[in-house]
This record gives sequence, C-alpha cells and structure tokens, in this order.
Amino acid sequence: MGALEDVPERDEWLESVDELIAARGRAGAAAVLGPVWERARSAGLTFDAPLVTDYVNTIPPEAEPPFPGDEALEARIRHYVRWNAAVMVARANRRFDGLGGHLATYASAATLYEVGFNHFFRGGAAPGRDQVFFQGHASPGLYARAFLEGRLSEEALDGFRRETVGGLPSYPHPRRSDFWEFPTVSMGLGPLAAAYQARFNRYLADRGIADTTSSNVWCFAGDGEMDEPESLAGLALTRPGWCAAFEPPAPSGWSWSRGTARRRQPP
Ligand SMILES: Cc1ncc(C[n+]2csc(CCOP(=O)(O)OP(=O)(O)O)c2C)c(N)n1
Repeated sequence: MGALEDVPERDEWLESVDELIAARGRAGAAAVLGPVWERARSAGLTFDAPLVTDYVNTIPPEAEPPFPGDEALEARIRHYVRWNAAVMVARANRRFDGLGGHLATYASAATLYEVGFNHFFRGGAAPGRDQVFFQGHASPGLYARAFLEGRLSEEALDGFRRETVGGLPSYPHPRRSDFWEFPTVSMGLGPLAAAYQARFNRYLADRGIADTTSSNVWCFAGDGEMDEPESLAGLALTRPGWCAAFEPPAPSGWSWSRGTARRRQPP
C-alpha cells in the first residue's frame, strides 16, 4: 500500500468518525472505534498513536471561585524563582561538570508550589500546622524560593550538591539539612510516608495526644511516583479527609461526591 496521502477513501473514514461522534457522542463513538482499533491491532497493524489519557477537572469551570490573590504579582515572583532555580543548577554544573540537578521538575511544577505557598500551606510549630512532602527532584525551586526570602545565601546555592563544602544537599532529607522536614526523593517511599503521616495524624487526634484535626498533609505525585507500587499502596490507605488535596472545601452550592464536585440538587 502506498503512503497515507495516496489512500483515496481516507477522507470518507475521517468523515465517518466525525459523524459517529456527532450522532453517538464521545463515549458511543469510543464504544464503536475501540473494537475497530482492537481488530486492526490483532491483524498486526501498527500505527504511531498519540498517548492520550482522560483529563478530568474535578471542579467545573463555573464552580471555580475567583482567584483570591494578585495573579500578576504572583506570576512575577514565580518567574524569578523558576529562573533562579535553573541558574543555580546551571552554575553549579559549570563549576563541577556532571553534577546534574533535575532542571525540569521544578520548572514544570512551579505554579503548583507557588499557589501552595501563597494560599494553602500553613507552617509554624503548632500541631495543627500542615506537613508538606515536597517532590524531591524539585529541590532547586524550593532553595531558590528560600533565597528570595533571604533564608539561604548565594554561597549556599553555589554549593548545590556539594555538602562537603557546606553546600545544599541534592534532595530533601532532615538528617542532611535542617532545611527539610521529610525525606522524599524516593518516588515510592515519599508518597507512602505522606499517606502514613496523614493516617498517623488521625491516630494522634483520636487518642487525644495532639490536635491534628486541622493539619493537612500535602504530597506531590507525578507520573514517576505513580509508577511506584508503594505510592499506589499509600493511596489504598487514604480516604477523603485524610489529605486536603483529595477534598478541598466544596464551593458554595456544590458538594463533593467521590472526588468530584457536583451541584447540589435544590430541595
Ligand atoms: C523509587 C525511585 N526509583 C527511581 C528513582 C530515580 N528517578 C529519579 S527521577 C526519575 C524519573 C522522574 O520522572 P517524572 O516523574 O516524569 O519527573 P520529571 O523529572 O520528568 O519531572 C526516576 C525514576 C527515584 N527517585 N525513586
């Protein structure tokens, strides 16, 4: 068979797909095309198929409350932090070739962290404070933010990944630096520890040992984490209310149902 553009009936097939979606909806069309795809696959056909996963926004746009901060200002600060993180890693590598530093992790997650810092995470020493399990490879961004806050010096940043000369450790670990509270760079054990922390908070509150009822545990799990069986085991332990990320306060007029915001039915 010739190249794709030489197949005259291709446009008819494409048109059929459009009509099928229009007539049966996305789910109905998928129910027809799925077996077609399977038949083609079992006949030995191979294609360059895009990897597509469902995007499920659990809060519908019309239920989104207005942003409670200054978006432009927060974006500007975020850009500084992201830039400083990249420059810190690049500078460290220029001095010591091959140090590495996972540039992309923080670059892609900066907004999540900044929104968390500005609007959600509650620090302090009281038992009701939050506990944040930062994704370990994002450490350059957390160092860069601390630098802007005046908590870390330029020398410390220049010593990134060189603890023997007083520099900053590659990854979070409380025994390597008092900057960090939890060790998280194992993409399996970090999320599992976060789930157990949330569970332990419940235990402390239920036994009357510490009032952790307002304490939220935050865990950042990307595709690397979700490849690890420990993370999935951790998820099996959790339930709504253990981790705030699973169930933030529902917008007015909406309620949570199995992880999805739904509009309340009028009585
Ligand atoms: C349990 C465990 N296994 C392996 C690694 C090594 N490791 C470091 S980064 C990485 C891949 C990360 O990929 P992704 O989650 O897509 O994050 P990205 O760096 O692309 O932002 C792996 C497997 C690890 N940190 N922990």
